[in-house]
This record gives sequence, structure tokens and C-alpha cells, in this order.
Amino acid sequence: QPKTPSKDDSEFRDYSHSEISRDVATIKNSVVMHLTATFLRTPASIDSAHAYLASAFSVRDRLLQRWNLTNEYHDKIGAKRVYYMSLEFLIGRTFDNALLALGLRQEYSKVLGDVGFCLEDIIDEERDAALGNGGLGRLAACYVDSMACSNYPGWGYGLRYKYGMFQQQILNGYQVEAPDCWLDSPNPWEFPRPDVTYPVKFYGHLVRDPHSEHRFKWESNVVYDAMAFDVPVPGYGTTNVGNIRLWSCKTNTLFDLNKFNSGDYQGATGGQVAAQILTDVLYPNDNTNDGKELRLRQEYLFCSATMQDILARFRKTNRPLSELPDLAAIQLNDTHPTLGVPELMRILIDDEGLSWDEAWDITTRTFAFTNHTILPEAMEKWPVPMLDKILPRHMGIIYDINLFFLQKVEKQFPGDRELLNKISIIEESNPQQVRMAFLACVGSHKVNGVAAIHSDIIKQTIFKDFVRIQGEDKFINKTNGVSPRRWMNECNPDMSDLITEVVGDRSWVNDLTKVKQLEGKLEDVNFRERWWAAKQKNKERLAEYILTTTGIKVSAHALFDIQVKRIHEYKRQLMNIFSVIYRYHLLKQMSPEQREQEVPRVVIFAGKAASGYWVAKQVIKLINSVAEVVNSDEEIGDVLKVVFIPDYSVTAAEVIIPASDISQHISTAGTEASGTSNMKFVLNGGIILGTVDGANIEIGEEIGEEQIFFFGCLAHEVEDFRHYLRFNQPKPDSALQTAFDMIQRNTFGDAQLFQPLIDAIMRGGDVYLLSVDFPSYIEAHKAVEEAYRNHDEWVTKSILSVARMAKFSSDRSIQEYAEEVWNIEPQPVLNCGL
Ligand code: GLS
Repeated sequence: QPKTPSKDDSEFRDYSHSEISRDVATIKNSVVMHLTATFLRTPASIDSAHAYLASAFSVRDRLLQRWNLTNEYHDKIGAKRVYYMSLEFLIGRTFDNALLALGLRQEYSKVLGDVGFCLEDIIDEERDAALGNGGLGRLAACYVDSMACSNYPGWGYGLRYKYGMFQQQILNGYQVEAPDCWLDSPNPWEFPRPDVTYPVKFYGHLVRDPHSEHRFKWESNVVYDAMAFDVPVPGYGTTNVGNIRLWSCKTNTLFDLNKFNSGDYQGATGGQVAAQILTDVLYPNDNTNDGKELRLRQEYLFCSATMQDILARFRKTNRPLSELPDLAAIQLNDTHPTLGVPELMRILIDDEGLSWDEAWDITTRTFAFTNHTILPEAMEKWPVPMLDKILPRHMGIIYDINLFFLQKVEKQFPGDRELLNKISIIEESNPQQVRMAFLACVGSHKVNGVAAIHSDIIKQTIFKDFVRIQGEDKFINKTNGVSPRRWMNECNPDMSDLITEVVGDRSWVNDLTKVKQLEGKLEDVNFRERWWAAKQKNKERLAEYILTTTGIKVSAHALFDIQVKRIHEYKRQLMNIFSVIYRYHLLKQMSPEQREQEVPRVVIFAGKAASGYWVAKQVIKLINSVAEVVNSDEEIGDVLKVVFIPDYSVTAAEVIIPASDISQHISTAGTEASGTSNMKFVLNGGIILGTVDGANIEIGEEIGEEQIFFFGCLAHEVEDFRHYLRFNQPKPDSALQTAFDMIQRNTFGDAQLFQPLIDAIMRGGDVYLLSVDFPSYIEAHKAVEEAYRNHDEWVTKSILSVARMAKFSSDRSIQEYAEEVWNIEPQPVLNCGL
């Protein structure tokens, strides 16, 4: 009789709870075991791809063991968990991150070295998990990292897209998109859970419950299965391991054998295709919403599976549903997961039989909502007819949420029809639209922006009336942060070693306040030299990367001036390239002797444009056209180089960011909610050239305004400028005019190609105020150059900046959310006595 372990089988428990031994021999054993048994390799057929896979699987074994421990413990003590719902998780690579977290980097280096591999090459075998567009998705990844590292019980929930963020190729200067087939080879960082699968319904019709006003039965035969994949999130320096649960549409039950047997092969798989497509692709839009029906269905699949899963976990506790908010906090990462609100209402009312009021109380005590943008084109709205067709029950619930909300407001402000119209969740357009930001706001107990200025702006604009109705306290600020694990310790090993030396150990990685101690080293000449040597090495690494990815040779002794982010008009890459053109013009006017005196500069761009965003794609073309002309101009040589690095990604960022002297964050004031790469650059000893916008402002406050180059108009001035420009021609200064002239003289190829970019300024009202900010932008560049000439002062700025960056650790952000929004506490597994 084979023995099945009972729940209190101590042998089984002890075995599963004891850590796998950390010595090199055990690791080697486990890597070899995976090579042979998981991947069918013999010593003769090991290549680096399989060396990576086997190593990664052996690391995964350790993580999953800790994952089990963590979740078992949190279940046992009845810990309250936070669920971070996000349609995007821009994770990047995991192998190196996991090795550092487990403290096993040296051991793996040894094991791999013994069989002739170099750890760095093996790390390079990993494909990025690029399930996000930009800042919003990367923030979600940093946040789950911080939850794990700070021992907060928390999970991320998302979708497992088969195709992540597209691969960007540059052909003839243009962006060309290719699918990101990241799951083509085995993915060690996910654990499939066929046992965790939920049905998700679409379309159909409603049958009213004769016994209850609010209850309905929703009948439909369009039902898809969402299956869970768990992605372990290594906690650095702790036993806790976090989790991101990603849903994928399961299709095998949808194969129609009858159709197949009758010879209709296409029909046989039709249902599978329809289901599969739901989790096939990540929509490649950042800060825009294109209102596609498939996107709505993705959002619902995600929300329904997630709510069912959270409730299934809750039911195991046997506690009454009214206590759900004591065990679960749900954070909506922007409006994309807002259907979670009516979905929870539906389950509580229709399936669990709760009254409307009971359900609403539970729902609003559980959800909280983060707004990440105020760009009008990003505001999610769904046409009522579309929602009604796909999710008839939810449309009904949304109508009721709105009705009860408006009734309350009417009582509070009797007779104010205009107010009701302004705040209604249903916009009275043709067709009517559901305003998701309002639904998220009404369904949540807290609403936050992502930097101080942004949180103020949303209180004065989109949520102004809600502040009046629901009270100031509901609307708070949670300034973003970034993970020091990935964005310092992992991507900048030399600077990290230096900091470790100063602090005495590596504990600063989990407690960034300790970097303050760097200030004590400001006068230490030797330290300063080593600091700069680390920066220089990073610049050389980037120069190498540029050479291999673009073929352009740049000098690592030039000033590295970097702007990497999504290509978007409001981020003003166009202003940057206009200033490069102007600089080129100036250099061409100079004698060779004068040029010799200039600070040599490499201007580096990278970033993707949404596939349907024509203007952004033309900006990429212009950058590449300018690069081609400037880089091949022998007169100019190394004094100016322009580079567009293709296929920006988390992994590329890890090489690019540590190498900056200057990085640009130059959005029109009031448009960039926060920005997070600004934090990463400064944390790596780079200086910011930026507008008074987003988190730039708070970075300036922390590190001192002498450490940052601000320029441009202020957020409160923007509306007046825009108003003026709606009725008056912009007046470009002579520098901007020079740039226009050069383009129009075909200096960078056919001027016709770029005329629409100039027209957007000169005829289109210059919405992003390039003509307004250009003069101060050029002045700021001059100030940068002057400062860079004084090397000593520059090094001081660099060290001081890093020393004062503690606030921008995502650990701080997560702690604030935990204390002020989620009401959860750290629950370290270590010594938990399991
Ligand atoms: C964004 C904002 O544009 C960024 O400024 C912000 O840093 C990020 C995370 O809060 O969210 N909003 C968005 O739609 N995409 C973003 O990157």
C-alpha cells in the first residue's frame, strides 16, 4: 500500500520545510538533475541555453519551497493580504534577481564555471517577461518585489499574455513591430496550476429572481476557463516569497469533437481560437485607451477569475463574508481592473445571496484605487451598448451603483442638476459611456495619485466634485518608488559594492535610508575616484552595448545624455531632437579649434511607440534621420553623436540607466503623473535635466535643487499658454526656428516626412508647449555643460544625490500603502515555527 501523507505527517512536513542545502555540491547536483531529467541533455549536448534553463529550474525549486512556506504560514495565522490587481507586470528577467535574493550568486557562478560557462552569459540567455508597456507595469513589478522583501502578505494578479510587449526593430529609421514570442522556450519562472481554474461567462441574458429585487440569474453558454500560473517573487534577504498569479485562457475543453468527426476541422477549433485570443496579446498602449472590445473582454476575464480566486481563498477560513475586508485589500492599478467592483457585487448578491447594502459595504471597504494619468486620451470609457452586450449583469449593477450614488448626492446637494450630470458614472453622450475612473472612485474607500503634484491635480480636476462629496480624506498621495534590488544592487554592481563598503554590509538594499551615510564620504578623495570609476565602467558597458545593438561607436568619455521612455508627444522627445539639431547647427558654425573646446556629448534615445501612434513613430524616424547625418559628419566626430537604441526593455534599461551623466524628464508641466525612471537614474548617480513635473519635484526637494537642472513653465501656467496658443501663432525663438529651417532644407532627408511634426506646433496649437519651453530648455543645456566641465562638483552632485534618495525606494511606498490604505502588517516567515 503506497503511503499518502496525512496533513500532520511530520516526516513529510519536516522534509518539505527544511531548506535545500546551499552548498556547491548540492547545487551542482540539482543543476545536473534538471539538465538530464528535465531537459534530456547529456554532457555532450549542454549548450548555454540549457545551462540557463537547468540553473533556473534549480533556483525555482528553492523559491517554490519558500513560496509554500510563506503561503502556508500566512494562511495559518489568518493574515490579511493585499491583492494588487494590474493588467500589466513588466517583470524583466528573474534569474539574476533570484540569485541575489537567495544569496547564491557565487555558488552558481562556481557551478557553471566548473562546466565552462560564465554566469553573465548564462544570465543573458533569459528572455524578458515584458507583460507591460512602461512605468505603470514596471511599478507593479517593483511593488510586488517590495511586498516580498518587506514581508507583507501580498499577491499580484494579472494576465499571462502569450505575446508581451512587441519587439521593436528599426528599419530604414522606422519602427517596425514584431511579436514577442517570449514563451517559445520553457519559462522557469512560472508554475502552471491546472487545478486553479475558473469559468468566466460572457454575453447571455438575465433572469430575475422572483424573491429578490436585486438578484438575477445570468445565463449564457459562452463560458471560458481561466487557468492560473504562479510567478514566484523572490524576497531579498528574507524567506518570504511573493506571488504574481497570472491568468491564461484554457482552450482544451473547447475542442469540438463532433465537428472534427464530421470533417469540419476549422469549426472544430473555432471555439478554441476565440478563447485563446483573450489572453494572447498585451495591448501596446501606454497612456492611451483605444476602446477595443477585445480589451474589455480581457479586462473582464481577468477581474472575474481574480475575484473568484480571492473569494475561494476567503471561504476556506469559514468566516462570514462581512469579514472579507478584514482579510483582503484589493488595489486597482489604474482603471483597467475596475470591473472587479461590479464583479464582486454580482457574486455577493447573485451567488451568495447578500443584500445590496451588505454587498456594497463589503466591496467599498475592500477596494482602493490608484490613478496614474490625467491625459484625456487615456481615460477609460466603455460604450454602454458594448458593455451591455458583453456583460449584461454588470451593466445593470453599474446602473444601480450610479443610481444610488446620485440619489445620495441629490440629498446632499438638492437640486444641483449640473453636479449630477458632471459626476454621473454614465456619460450622457451618444452612445452613452461608462466612465471607469468614476466607477473606480465610487467603488473604493481610498483614491490616490502617484506623486504629490499629481495627487493635487486630480483633486482639482477629474475628482474635484468627488472631493466635495466624499470628503478630502478619501483622496491621498502615494508617491511612487522603485526597487533598490533591481535598480541599484543588480544593475550597478560596482557602485553597490562601494555603498556596501560605506554602510558596512548590504542591508541598505532593504533599507535605503542607510545610503545617507554616503554624505560622510564626500571629502574622501579615494572614495570619489572609485565612485567615478564605477560610473565610467558603466559608461563603457553602455558604449559596448550601443556598438553591438546599433553599430555606432561612441566615446565613453563624452557626456552621456539619455532620454529613455515610451515615445509620446507629452514626453517631448521631439523637443529633445530639435535641440540636438540646433546643437549640430552651432557646431557646424564653429571653427575646428572652437569645436575642440566643446564638451563632447552622446545623445541617447530609446523607447517604443504604440503601433497605432503615427506622430510618435515619425519622431523615431526623425531621431534616426538626424543620427544618420550627424554621426557620419566627419567634421563633427565625437563632439556629437546621436543614438537610438532599438527595443527598449527592462533588461536594456539595466544597462542604460547606470551609465547616464544626464537624463531627461522633460514632459510639459502637469502631464507626467510621476515618472519612475527619473528615480532610477538619480539612484545610479546620474543628474536630471527636467521640468517641474511629476516626481522630479519631490526628487529636487530631497536631493537639493542644486543637484537638478529644472527649466520650463509651471503646471499652473500651462492652461493660460494653451489658451493663448489656441488663438495665436506660436513664436518659436531663433534656436527652434533654426531647427525647423534645417529640417525644411532637407538636411535630414525629405522634409515632407517631418513637416507634420512642425505643423503640430505651428498650426496645431502647440499643445505640449514646445515653443514656450524651448528657450529655457536650451539655457538649461548650457548650464549642464558648464557644470559638467567642473568634474569635482559633478562628482559631488552625483554622490549627494544618491545619498538623499531614500524616499524613492518602493519599500517606502509600499509601507505607506500598507499602513494607510491596506491595513496590513509584515509577517516574516522566518522562525514562524511551522
Ligand atoms: C503612468 C504615468 O504616465 C507615469 O508618469 C507613472 O510614473 C506611471 C506609474 O505611476 O504611470 N501612467 C500610465 O498610464 N503609464 C504610466 O507609465
